Amino acid sequence: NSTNSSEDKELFKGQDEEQIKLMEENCIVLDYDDVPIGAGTKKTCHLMANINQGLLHRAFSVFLFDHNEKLLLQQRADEKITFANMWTNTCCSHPLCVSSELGADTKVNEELSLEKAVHGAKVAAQRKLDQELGIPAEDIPLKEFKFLTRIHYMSPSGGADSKWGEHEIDYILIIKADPRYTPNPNEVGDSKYVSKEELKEMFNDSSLVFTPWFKLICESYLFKWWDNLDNLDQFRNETIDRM
Ligand code: DMA
Ligand code: MN
Repeated sequence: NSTNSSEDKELFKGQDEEQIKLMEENCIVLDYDDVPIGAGTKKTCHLMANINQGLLHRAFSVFLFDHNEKLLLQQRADEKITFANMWTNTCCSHPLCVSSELGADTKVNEELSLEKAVHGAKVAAQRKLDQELGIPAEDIPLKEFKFLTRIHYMSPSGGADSKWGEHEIDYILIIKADPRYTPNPNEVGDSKYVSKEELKEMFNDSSLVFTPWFKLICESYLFKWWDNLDNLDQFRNETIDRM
């Protein structure tokens, strides 16, 4: 699975070196019930050839709201191998297959595997909010993240004939904060805080493209959550939403 084989040369032709390197990260491979069954590289987990065989991995999606209840959006960088240039929620990525991000080393609610997995997803979210948006961990303490639900979905990246795609159980994390931030241009092309009305205007602008998971979450959940940012506990769901 080295990224230097001739097969990989073809697969990653024209792609960004930094993003190619990140394809070696180890994601958490899951069974249908979100139980970790092994590690798989980011490359392996995102090839439609494997996804079509049922390969599923763990992910998280952060929605960060400021004191005015505006949502921080990002436009994925042109360098991204999957879903490049699309507008999406604050930050998405994958907990890595290491004990801290599996939640295996957490002492809270030792008997509940969901609690552990949620903790691992928060650790991963803090890591990626720094790497993608330059948000210091101290501005987004782990205890400020609220876990709402898990969404199981599948989507090719750019058309049905795409080599790449997603097939994830996605942990939804919401945080209210006003962090310092400095986007990393290799990850983020543009970013902005939007109100509900401003987001709806963006949806009406046909020149803007949105990630499939962000659209799905907007259609089914986001505005309900947004109307209740101080009362999110009612949305906490222990079952997996299959989309
Ligand atoms: C993957 O996000 C996660 C979801 C929920 C789609 P991503 O492609 O932004 O991951 P990364 O930032 O690690 O490339
Ligand atoms: Mn993924």
